[in-house]
Amino acid sequence: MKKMAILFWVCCTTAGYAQEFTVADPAMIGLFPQQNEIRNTLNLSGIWKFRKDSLEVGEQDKWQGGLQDFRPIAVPGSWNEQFTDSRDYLGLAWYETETFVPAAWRGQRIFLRVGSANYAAKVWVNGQPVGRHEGGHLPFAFEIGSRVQWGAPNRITIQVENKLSPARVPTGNVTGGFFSSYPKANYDFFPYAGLHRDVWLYSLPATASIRDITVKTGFNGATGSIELKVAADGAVKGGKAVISGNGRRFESPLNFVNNTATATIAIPDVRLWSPEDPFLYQIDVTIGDAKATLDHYALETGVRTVSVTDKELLLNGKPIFLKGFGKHEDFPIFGRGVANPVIVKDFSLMKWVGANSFRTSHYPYDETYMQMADREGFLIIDEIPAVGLYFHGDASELAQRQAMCRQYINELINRDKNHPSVIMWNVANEPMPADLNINGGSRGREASPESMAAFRDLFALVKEKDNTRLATVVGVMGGPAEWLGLGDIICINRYYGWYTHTGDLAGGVKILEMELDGLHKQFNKPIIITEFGADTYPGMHADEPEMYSEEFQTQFIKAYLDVAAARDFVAGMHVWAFADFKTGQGIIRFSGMNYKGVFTRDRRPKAAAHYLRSRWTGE
Ligand code: BDP
Repeated sequence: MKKMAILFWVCCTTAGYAQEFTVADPAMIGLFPQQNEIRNTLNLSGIWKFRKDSLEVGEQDKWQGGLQDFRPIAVPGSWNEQFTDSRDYLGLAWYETETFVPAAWRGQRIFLRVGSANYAAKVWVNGQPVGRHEGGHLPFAFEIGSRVQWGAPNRITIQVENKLSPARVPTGNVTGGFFSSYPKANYDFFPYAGLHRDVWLYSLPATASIRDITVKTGFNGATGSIELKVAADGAVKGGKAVISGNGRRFESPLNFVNNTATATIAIPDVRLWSPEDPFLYQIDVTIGDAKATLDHYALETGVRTVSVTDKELLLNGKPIFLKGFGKHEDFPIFGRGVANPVIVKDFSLMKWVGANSFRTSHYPYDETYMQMADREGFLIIDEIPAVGLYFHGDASELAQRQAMCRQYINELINRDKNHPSVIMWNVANEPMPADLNINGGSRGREASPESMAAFRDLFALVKEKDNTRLATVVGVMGGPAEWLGLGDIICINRYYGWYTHTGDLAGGVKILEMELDGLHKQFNKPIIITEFGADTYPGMHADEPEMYSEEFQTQFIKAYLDVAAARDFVAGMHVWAFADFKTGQGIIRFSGMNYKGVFTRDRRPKAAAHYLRSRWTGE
């Protein structure tokens, strides 16, 4: 009897407790917070209070009521880099800050938006539970108006947890994983933890507001078209969309039915967006009528199309070859925390070297990257954090990973759908078959039915959400070819001459040629090599190219580029990696670093960067 009563109490309290934290709604992250004549924003970045909770007692001891024994921490930033005792700490930790909500926001709807909390987060405002979110690298937002105190400081508490687990995406603590390192991430980059991006407060008008805008663009001859879908909250009947740019202005009314309005606007003599001319039109969406504007949101868009033939990637109907890199969000001391000067520097170095594209390996990047790419004319392969994915083993973990991948796709496309720079969605980097044998090449290896079903499901979701861009999966050396065939374009990472045919570049090149020709024959789709490269210790030289020397890296890159140049179905080459980056500790990662960057971690060029510049720019 007593046992029953206890069980009843536990169930009730667990259920009641779970209800208090709203699960973040991916529909709320479509529009980045914006300051204008109606909307307000307040960036809460700065020095916050921080405390580790290795015994996991914080919640029960009510740390949400005010953090004691804290130390200062910078937000954004990874906690692993800011102290002398926390590099490998991956458990629970608490963040707290205080802010007044500006008096002028009274009467408006108030939201809190966290740019990225790696990996799981719970949020309280003034000690009251607000919401929770799982998954790093993507934003989440909660409406917090009912918790706000006016004319007094408001305490914002965020609990972040970053345990490595096989049920999560990306996976960790996997037995027998390929990248065995410490901490035990199942991938080749450091599992940085914490609040990695800005935390914002923002306000929306209470009567009616714009919830989301979806832009699709196209053209026919000299006439462009911008198709808009606007979703609104509250009592809204009408509004308008104004498109301006290139000295022209186009306007269309918006008529809302069930809080949704659509419009297609023609742009005569359209100026198309491309890397050579990344021209952006401004779209101003307003709701209300002639007497009163209820809400306003402005965004930039480029008119362009993306498609493929059996051999080529087409931008605006014309072949384009991707030259660029796989990157990381990684810098000393910042860890994975967003660092605007590094973003600006990276774009200037990518331009200097003659690149026109990059992949957001191995997770979505901060929104600033996406805005910069729109403005600077870079093409992006936008990737969810599905690295190290596998389909064998525990079925319930597999189901959890699949659900997480679906959530990431939902969130990523909601967040990035309006960026002209994004040309492709990538649903996974190097998923691993149970029987990976990197020496075997990819042909002939069979994909399990579970894995095929999982990928079909992810590709269907991508297409349902966005049929204007390409979808792909980036394949591992030795992985099954069938996975690759599911995408619109084949993307593969190859390291013949490094991980196989070690040191024997000529031997590696031969198998690369054979595999490329075979893959194209099998699928009749263009191929991008999304990774190829060699670890290189800066300042290491050899007269005859030898592994780890700058000469070897240059030769390696040159050999791969030559193979690609001889094949009209290769549509792009992304060197791995843009810059050296931090990994866990392991026997193939000297000093916990991957040295395949053509720039050092602090962005100094190795010889390969100069080589790429001369090859890609002709200078
Ligand atoms: C691939 C991964 C990438 C690694 C790279 C390497 O996609 O994350 O950093 O190879 O080994 O396996 O350098």
